[in-house]
Amino acid sequence: MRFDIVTIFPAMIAAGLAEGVVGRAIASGIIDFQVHDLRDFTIDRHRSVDDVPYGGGPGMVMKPEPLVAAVDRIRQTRGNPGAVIVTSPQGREFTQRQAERLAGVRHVAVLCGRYEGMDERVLSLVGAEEVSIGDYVLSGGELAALVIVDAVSRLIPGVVGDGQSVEEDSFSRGLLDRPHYTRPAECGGLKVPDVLLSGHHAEVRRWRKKEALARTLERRPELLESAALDDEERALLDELTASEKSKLESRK
Ligand code: 4GX
Repeated sequence: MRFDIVTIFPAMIAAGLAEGVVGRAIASGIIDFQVHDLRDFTIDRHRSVDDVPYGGGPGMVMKPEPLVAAVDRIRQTRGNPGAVIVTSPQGREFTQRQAERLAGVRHVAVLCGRYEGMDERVLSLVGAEEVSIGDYVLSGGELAALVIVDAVSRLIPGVVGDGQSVEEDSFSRGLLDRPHYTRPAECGGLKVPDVLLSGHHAEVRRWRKKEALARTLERRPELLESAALDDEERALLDELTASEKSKLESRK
C-alpha cells in the first residue's frame, strides 16, 4: 500500500503516523508513505499557497497551481494513484466501507486543505474526490488525512498483528463493540461480569454477542438495519427488543 500526502504542515502528518501499528508498518516497509510539503511546489518568492477569493469575502483560498504541480510530481515519481482525495466537509462520508474500498486501491494520494478550501478547479484538474470524516469543522485537512490513512492501513495484511483480529472489529461486522474487561476481578467496587470468569466458552460468546447487540440497539439502532446478523444474533435481538417493549408496557 502506498500513500502520498500533500500538506503545508508535513511535521503534523509525520508525527501522526510515527507511533503504533501504522508507524511500525511504515518503518518495516509494508506501507510506503511519503509526505510532500506544498510550499516546495510554489514558484514565487514568498512561497505563497493561498490568495484572496474571487468575488470578495473573508478568508483565503488555496491557489490551484502548487496543488496541481504536487500531484504531477507524485504521478511522475511515485506512479498514478488509484484515488486522489481532498479531505473536506463537502465530501462523501468516510465509513468503514470506504476504508475497505481504499484498501483495495493500492496507491492513494490525499491533499490537505486549509483556509476556506481549495480553488474548485483543482478537483477536476487532478481527478480528485472529496471525502469528509464527519459533520464538524476542522481547522485543516491534516487530521482528516491521518484518520483515513490510519483506518485504511490497519486493513492491509500484516499491519495489525493477528492477535487483534481486523475481521472481528465492530464496524466490519456492522455492530458496536461489546465491553472488555481485564484484571483485577474487582476495581473500585465494580466487578467483572460473572459469566466472563465462569470458563463457559459458549456462554461467554453468547454474552458478548448480546452485549454488542444491546449497545447497538441503545446507541445506534440504525446500524441494525444493515448489520449482517447470524441466527443466534437475530434471536438475541428479538429477546432484547421484546424486553424493551415489556419495560415500556409496564410503565403505562
Ligand atoms: N472532514 N476540514 C478541510 C479546508 C477545506 C475546505 C474545503 C478543502 C475543501 C474536514 C472534515 C474539515 C475543514 C478540512 C475545512 N479544504 N475535512 N478544511 N470534517 O472539516 O474532512
